[in-house]
Amino acid sequence: MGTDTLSIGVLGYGFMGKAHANALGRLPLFFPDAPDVSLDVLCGRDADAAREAADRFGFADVETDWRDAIERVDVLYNLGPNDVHVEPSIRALDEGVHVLCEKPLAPTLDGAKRMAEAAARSDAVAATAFNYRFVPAIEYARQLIADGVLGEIRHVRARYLQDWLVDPDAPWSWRLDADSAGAGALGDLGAHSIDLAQFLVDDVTAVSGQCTTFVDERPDDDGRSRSVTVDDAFSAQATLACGATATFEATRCATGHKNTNAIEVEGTEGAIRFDLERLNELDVLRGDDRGFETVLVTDPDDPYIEHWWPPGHTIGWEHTFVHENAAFLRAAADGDDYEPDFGTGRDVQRVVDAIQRSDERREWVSL
Ligand code: SOE
Repeated sequence: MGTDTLSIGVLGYGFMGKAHANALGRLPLFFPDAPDVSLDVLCGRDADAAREAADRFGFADVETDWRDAIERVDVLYNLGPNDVHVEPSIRALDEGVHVLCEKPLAPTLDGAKRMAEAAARSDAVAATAFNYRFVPAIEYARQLIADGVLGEIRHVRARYLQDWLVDPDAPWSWRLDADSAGAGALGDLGAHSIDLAQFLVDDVTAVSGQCTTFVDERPDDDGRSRSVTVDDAFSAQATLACGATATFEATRCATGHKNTNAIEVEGTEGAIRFDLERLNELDVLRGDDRGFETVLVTDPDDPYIEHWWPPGHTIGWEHTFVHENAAFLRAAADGDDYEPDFGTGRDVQRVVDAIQRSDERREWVSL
């Protein structure tokens, strides 16, 4: 479109569609310096369902073919299943359309590499949606680690635990299909943990991992039995470039855990620990032996907080998407670099791929 207002198109309108539509709606009030947006096109294969979602999310029009949607917008939010991340994102970038793509970047490393190559040859911004980087307490932890408050990092311990597949009759969905999703808990949840470890500390250099599927078949919405071809759970040990060791675990079968996204980092001088279920807080140990202090990361000078409420008036999960959208749209409008970009998404995919190979070969894999 090429005006000051960015025209937005969204591909997919499930859970993530709602999270990003909510974020876009909050921007004018809380991030007035973010670019103006016009919610123009919502794209989905089923025209009636897309129309219903467009009305709910506040989009003006619908398209059923993503190629037509791309023609009409400045920015594409690619929020569909993982197997529709690759071609539409590449086409959009080749047309000069900015892209924010949900994680994991692609079902396969090859797809992620092709997307990163398209981003490298395009002037448009290509963002991978690792929203947990935009939790104030995580950004606060990153600053502490970067400032050396924790000393030399020795350990990273990250786990992402959910329980929605404990029930063997929980319904089959695209998330359980290798062709659509690429990986299961490893790609969907582990990708967040791997990104946080690399964001907070350093790159993963080698992994030894194992993946497990507990339930091989599940009923689909029509009651037919469908094969589960991805992992229900994975764990891995890893080395990082700085010499630290890391462990990762993600599962959809951790009874009682709804959304435990936790990370702990220990260094020679101190430590931090974080759990999304208490997302306003960061536990910090600063080198003495008096134990962890719990810092409430809601002061005006804490990351992102000046945009919200007075100290102690906590924020929630959905705010991470508002922060992410503000940063992405600013980069798109100003032609600036953005992190995490498609190169970062590809690098996380490399680790996911290495863990899958390690599981198959039952041996360590170097990156
Ligand atoms: C899966 O249940 C899921 O929605 C992931 O796809 C998201 O990335 C995570 O933030 C919450 O859980």
